[in-house]
Order: sequence, then C-alpha cells, then structure tokens
Amino acid sequence: MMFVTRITLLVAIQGVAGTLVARQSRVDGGVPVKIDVLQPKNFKELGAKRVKITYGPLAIPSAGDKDTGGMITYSDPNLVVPCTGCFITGMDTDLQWEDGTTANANKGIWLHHTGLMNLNRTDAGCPEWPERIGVNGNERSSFDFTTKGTRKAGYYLQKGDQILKAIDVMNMSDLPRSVYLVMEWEYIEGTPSGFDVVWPVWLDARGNCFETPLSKTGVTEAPVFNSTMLEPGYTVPFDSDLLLLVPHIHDGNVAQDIFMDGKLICTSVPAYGETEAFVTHEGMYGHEHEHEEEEPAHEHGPHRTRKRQDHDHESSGHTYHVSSITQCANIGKVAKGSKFLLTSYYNMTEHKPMTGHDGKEEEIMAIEFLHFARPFDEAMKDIQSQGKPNLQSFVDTVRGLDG
Ligand SMILES: [Cu+2]
Repeated sequence: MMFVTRITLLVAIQGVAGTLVARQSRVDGGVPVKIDVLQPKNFKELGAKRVKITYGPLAIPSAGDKDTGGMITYSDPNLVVPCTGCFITGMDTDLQWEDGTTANANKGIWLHHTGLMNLNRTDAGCPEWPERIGVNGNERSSFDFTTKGTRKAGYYLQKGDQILKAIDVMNMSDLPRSVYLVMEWEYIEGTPSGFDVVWPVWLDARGNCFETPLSKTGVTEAPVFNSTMLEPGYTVPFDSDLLLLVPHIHDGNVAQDIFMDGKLICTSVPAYGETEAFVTHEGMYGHEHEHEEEEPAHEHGPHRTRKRQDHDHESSGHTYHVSSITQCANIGKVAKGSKFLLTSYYNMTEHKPMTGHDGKEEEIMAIEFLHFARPFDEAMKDIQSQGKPNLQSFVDTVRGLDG
C-alpha cells in the first residue's frame, strides 16, 4: 500500500518541480516504521534502552529508470525517534532487505548518504542552518557516545524537537528494489546525573557553510590528491571535552587527518571490501552488476587500505568499496578558541571512485563529525538562547552544489 503511495507522490513531485536536480528525485513525508526492543549494550544499570527502528519500505527505481537513474532521496522531516526528553547514547545504521539481511553493493544497492538534522536548533559551524547531528554513508559507521560505557554522554533530545532524516539510496541493478533503513538507537530517558550533552560539529573541507568549492580545496592534482579545509576552519566557542570523531569520506580515500591548533589529533583510515557485501563486479549496461545466481562463488579476501600492497581490483573486474573507517575517541580537554582543520587524502589510482549513473565520477567528500561533551546546564542554556534555523538556506546551498 505504502509502495503505491510513494510512487504516486514521486510522480507528482517530478511533474510539478521542473527544477529537480537531474537524475535525483526526492520523496518528502513520513516513512512508516516498525519498532523492536533490543537489549542495551551500555548503562543497563542506569535504565538504558535499545530499540531497532525499521524505516520503510523505501521504493528504489531501477538503474534504467529514465527519471531517476536509480538514485532517490527520501526526506522525512518528522522522523520517528525512540524518545524525547532523553539522551541518545548510541546510533547504528544499516540498509536491509525485508528479511533483515544487509542490502549492499554486492547486490547493487548503495547507501549513498543518510543525514540527521535537528530542526529546532541551529548548527554549530553554520548557525543559519538547522543543526547537523550526524552523517553516514555506505560505511555504516557506529556512533557510540559512551565509548563502550566508559563515558556518560549523549545527544540530548528535548521534548518537541523535530528531527529530519534524509536517506539517499542508489540502485545499480536493472531491477526496481525495495529496501529498509534500519537504525538501532540506544538511549536513557530523563536527565540522569553526570551525563554530558554531546555537541556535534560538522567539519568539512568545503568550509562550515560549504562556501569553498571542492576544486579549491585541493593542494595536489588528481588522481592522487588532498582536499584541505581552508582557513579559518572551525573555532570552538566554549571549553569542553572532545569525545568522539567520526569521519565520512568516499571511495578513493586513504586517510583523513584532523588538526587542532596545527597539531594532528586524529587520523582515520578506511578499509575496503572487508566482506563480500562491499565488493561489486563490473557488469553490463555500464553499471556495476550483481552476481548472477548461477555464477560460481568468488573468493573475496579482505582488502584493507592499511595493509594492501597490490592494485588488482580493475584487472579482476572487482571493485572494493569502503566498508569501514576508523574513529578517534576521548581526545581530551579542549580550550575555548581552539581551531580545527582537516585534510583528506585520496588516491584514485589505488582505489576506484564510485561512478554515478551519468557515467561521471562521484564527487569526493571530506567530512568529520566532532562530538564535544558539555555539562548539561551550560549546554541547555546555549540551546535555549539559539534563534530559529533556516532549513531552506541549507537545502538551497546543497542543491546549488549538486547542480
Ligand atoms: Cu558522502
């Protein structure tokens, strides 16, 4: 039933909006959910809870669909969250089939991006925009603000907070597909004593408000190049604790460095093709193609950037995609006025970049989420003094980048 509704809505949006970004369509509205209760991983003694929320089905057109090319964005401006007036202590994200198994590149499905925003707060780096809480891609990073239960911290959701989630999914197969975005949320209700508020900052080579075109962030030439955030970077306006750093990059990345006042504080390194789910085969019609059922099994050994020497992926017809990336936790005290910059390293000779349906290479990304921990009272005072964010300003900026 929902499937039919969504297709109808999609057609309606495409009919009305002649200004849609080519080969990408948007579907706005509430996504149906299913909620399962799980065992919490940390702070069970403090009443922590864990739920799995399955968002979907999300109908993804085939790669051959002329309007979308198989790329679609679902945007839910009123996401079902597990609680309000609570600390979100952990988030895990996956894309799955109806039977709960992982939907991934080996089957022609790609979690291009998924981002969370709080529409009731303003962003730390770009105060005109709503607060960017986190971004994830096909690497499906885990966000654990408690560092395995060693830190009392979480993202505080207030009553009345409105959370927007955008989900970009790409279908590389010639069949339309139906997938589910699955999030596991861990949380503690109320305001347990001693818990710090996680304050997210989106650090980006493109600048705090995406003011620098990617082409201006390069300090060396493709295919082996850097993307570096230009001055002034991001300056933190309060004393705090730097709790967790989570990067987001694209295929081709080999490392990402974060600098505080010129000093290297974190290096993240991606791994490629750790499981078969993250390996595609070059296929027909110019698209990467899933295994045929009758095709004999291939051996897909792990290909980790941090260990690999050889570059055999192209000759063998396999493409190894980023399957995880390392994070940094518990960096320590950060003084007000500390300045953060980032450099991301790409090697498109060693790792094949993702290709879009227009046949062009996908743009790179160089993003790092800095999660600062702040005392509850201080953080709430700052939240209460914020103005109203402008979602349209963010949407317009992102659309401008796509075009
Ligand atoms: Cu991305």
